[in-house]
Amino acid sequence: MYLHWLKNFPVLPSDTPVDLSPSELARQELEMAFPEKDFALTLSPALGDTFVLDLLGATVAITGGETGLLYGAYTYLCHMMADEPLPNHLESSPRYPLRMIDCWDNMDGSVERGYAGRSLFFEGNLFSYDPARIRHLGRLLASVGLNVLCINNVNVHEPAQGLIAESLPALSALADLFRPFGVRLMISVDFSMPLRAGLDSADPLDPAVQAWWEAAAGRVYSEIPDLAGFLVKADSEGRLGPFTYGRSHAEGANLLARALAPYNGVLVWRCFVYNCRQDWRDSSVDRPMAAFETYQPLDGQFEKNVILQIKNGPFDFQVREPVSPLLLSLKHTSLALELQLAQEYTGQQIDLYTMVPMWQELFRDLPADRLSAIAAVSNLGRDENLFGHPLAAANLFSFGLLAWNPQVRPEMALESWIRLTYTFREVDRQILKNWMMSSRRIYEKYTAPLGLGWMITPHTHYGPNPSGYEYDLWGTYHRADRNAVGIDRTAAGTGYITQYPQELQVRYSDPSSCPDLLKLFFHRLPYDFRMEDGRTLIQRIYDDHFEGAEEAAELAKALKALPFPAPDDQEIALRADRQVSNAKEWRDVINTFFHRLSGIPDAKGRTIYP
Ligand code: GCV
Repeated sequence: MYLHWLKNFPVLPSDTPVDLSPSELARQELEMAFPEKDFALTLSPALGDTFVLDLLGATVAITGGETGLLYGAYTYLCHMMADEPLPNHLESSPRYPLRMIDCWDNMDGSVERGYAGRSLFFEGNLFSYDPARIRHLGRLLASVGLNVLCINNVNVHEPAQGLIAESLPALSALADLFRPFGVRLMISVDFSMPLRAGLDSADPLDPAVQAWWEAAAGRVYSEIPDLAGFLVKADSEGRLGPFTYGRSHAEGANLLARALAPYNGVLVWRCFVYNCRQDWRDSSVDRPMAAFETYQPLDGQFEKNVILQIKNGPFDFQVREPVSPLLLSLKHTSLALELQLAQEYTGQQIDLYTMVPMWQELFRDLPADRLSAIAAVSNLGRDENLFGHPLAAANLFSFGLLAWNPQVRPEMALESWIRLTYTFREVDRQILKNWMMSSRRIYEKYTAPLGLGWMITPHTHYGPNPSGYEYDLWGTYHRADRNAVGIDRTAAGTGYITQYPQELQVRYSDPSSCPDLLKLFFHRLPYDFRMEDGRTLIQRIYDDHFEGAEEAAELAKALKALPFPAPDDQEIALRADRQVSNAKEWRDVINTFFHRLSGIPDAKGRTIYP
């Protein structure tokens, strides 16, 4: 089995009992790894996830709650295996109580936006998994402090509706496997479930519907008493929701939240709500404004156990977006940040794209205490190495560290991941770390420019197609013509910018002071607009694309020269070559597109195809 950052850990015994508690597992892990050492573990249930670790001569003392002891044990073990020093006294608590991975797995075995093979949990509309791999996944998640796993797609396709009905015993058996690792399951549910069950409505204010959800929650919790809760995508991309019945999203979310409350379950309600049947001719509607318009007026109307889950940006996981204004504006509602580890728009686990530097930027604008929880869409699958690209594992690893401590330094997270995963000399470790740190910027340079986004091939979302979504229904337009590109989102334009607090409005309003990398997100600019360093916009677009493709080629060369063990060496080389061709394609398509429109030549006379 491919062990990733746990490669130096002792093999987990296959007879690890399912009723082992996290604190018992903590002891087992420590004693297996260092049988000669003395471990003093003190269980103090009230501490929950928190732990205190003391190195007292030959004794390692850990005090913590059930899961706290486990996290303390993994912290100790990871430091030892990575050969990284630990302070003699460390107290640690996670920033967020819920640190979630959302899988978009379907019961037919496919994974929506999955780039690491088929589902780890399902095949042929049934549960289908290797218990040893599931335990290994539980161990990987726990080792970086992740504690909730939603196993099915938010687009709940039949027969996944049955996860809270006829498939409950199978779901419960899977929950058992994760329990020793302190990982609680969550499930995506379909708002229209009562209709499936034979009711004639799913209206949240209908008492029969309310009774139905109460009974459903009762059934679920009698099988899985520690289920974390339900996750819901409603009134979004064709899913039914409260709007069908003229109800608000607070009424919709509260319906399910009330059903879950007696069991301490949470209701995670996604705010990815927008008009996906927009007319491209209509420039009065601006998609990034939609979530704020829907949810801001509802602030304070949600039950206590509702968490609104909001994507990091106002669009949809593009290479660069400003922080979602909704995350900054709701003051009386619990919020979860949603990130995406699956590289849907960012290279699909073929192109190297390391995310932790991007998350660090996000937390510069998003006070960590605005959030109650943090979630990331999974990049896992049934491939032998779980992630498709072996280096994509670093994204899950560093997400765990970030969810524990949003102030984590990207270099430190990557340094630890590399130390745990590869036995490299210092010089190779630094080379790899530096390329991983640069990988997002490289990808950004050769794809859609300067915050514009969306120039990808429709539906597959890999490779360039500048007008692929231009005359479509999805509200993602660049409106490039021969003079200018972008949408004016200032107060004089669509007004999107007014959804931000004053400080960000000021930062982004003026095209000359708006950071270059976000200029085309906020502004419509002529091609001869002067950028920060005096270059014209069009020259900046050409330069970035030539540089990005060159850097992708250098990156590929560097990766191939590093001493990765088999089979990673092959996997990485193969993907690096594909990235080089992808980058060339993007460079030529995007440069040609803008050159044809603007008629402006490249000042450096490089090849742009006619
Ligand atoms: C799960 C984007 C993706 C969809 C995804 C959706 C969502 O639109 O392309 O595949 O559906 O986001 O986050 O709900």
